Amino acid sequence: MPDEKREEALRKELDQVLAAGDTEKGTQIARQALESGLTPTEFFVGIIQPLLYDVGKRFERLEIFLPDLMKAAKVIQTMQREVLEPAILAESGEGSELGTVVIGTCQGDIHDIGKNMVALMLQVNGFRVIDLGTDVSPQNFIDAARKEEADIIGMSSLLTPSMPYMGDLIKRLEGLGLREQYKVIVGGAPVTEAYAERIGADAYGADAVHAVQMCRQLIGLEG
Ligand code: B12
Repeated sequence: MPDEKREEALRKELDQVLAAGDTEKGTQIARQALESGLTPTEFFVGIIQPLLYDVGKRFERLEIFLPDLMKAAKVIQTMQREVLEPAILAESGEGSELGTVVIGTCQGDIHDIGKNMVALMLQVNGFRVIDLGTDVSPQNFIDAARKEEADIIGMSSLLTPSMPYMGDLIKRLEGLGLREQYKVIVGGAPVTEAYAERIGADAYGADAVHAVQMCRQLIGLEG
């Protein structure tokens, strides 16, 4: 089967697995996808990310409900833990230390599937990553950045009501006279490059691969 058709078939199959919440089948499909030649990041960014986006759209249109979102999330989290993370870690070489990134999901928001992938990709690409988890207040980001002597603060938000905490953090940094000390990168499905610019962030990352490119640029390396 040509690549495009194969990926389309994979998407369809996975979509059903997400709806059924079948974690076992999910991990099996992920393994097969990697065996067939997709890299873990191609699989994650090219297949999983858009699939979950569609699941979210169906939720918005009230075609599916919260338990369905939870089922889909469980399949993806299991796949991430059992197949993708070990595969990505196995591919990575000896870590050099390019810089420190303090990362987390904004206050009020518990979505972490995308943020975890960004954290892992940064780690295997040579960054020291301090993951603060979810529901992190702007002040907690700043306290951790100071304690860890971070170069970059990475904020993730999937919920529109949590996005303003990104701008809030930047204002706090300015108020504390610390704005020049840290680069701020933001991301998450509802966040855009224009939004990042508007709040005065230093960078925006659309996916885990782009996040690594941008963090490299932020510390003065080529993307
Ligand atoms: C799975 C999911 C859940 C799971 C989360 C499980 C988990 N542990 O993460 C569960 C079921 C718990 C959940 C709960 C809720 N959810 Co929800 N959820 C989703 C869904 C379907 C997928 C999210 C996801 O994992 N995507 C896949 C990943 C890979 O993509 P990503 O997160 O965008 O990450 C990539 C990039 O954005 C980028 N990136 C991400 N973070 C960062 C950070 C940096 C620094 C950088 C550079 C890049 C970057 O790189 C990532 C990897 O490539 C989305 C739909 C959508 N459009 O996103 C809704 C969605 C986000 N949820 C939504 C809602 C409303 C909720 C609830 C409020 C529902 C409810 N009534 O309770 C609760 C929120 C609870 C809370 N306080 O946070 C809405 C948000 C609407 C809005 N704009 O505010 C969405 C958009 C669905 C919708 N269309 O209505 N949800």
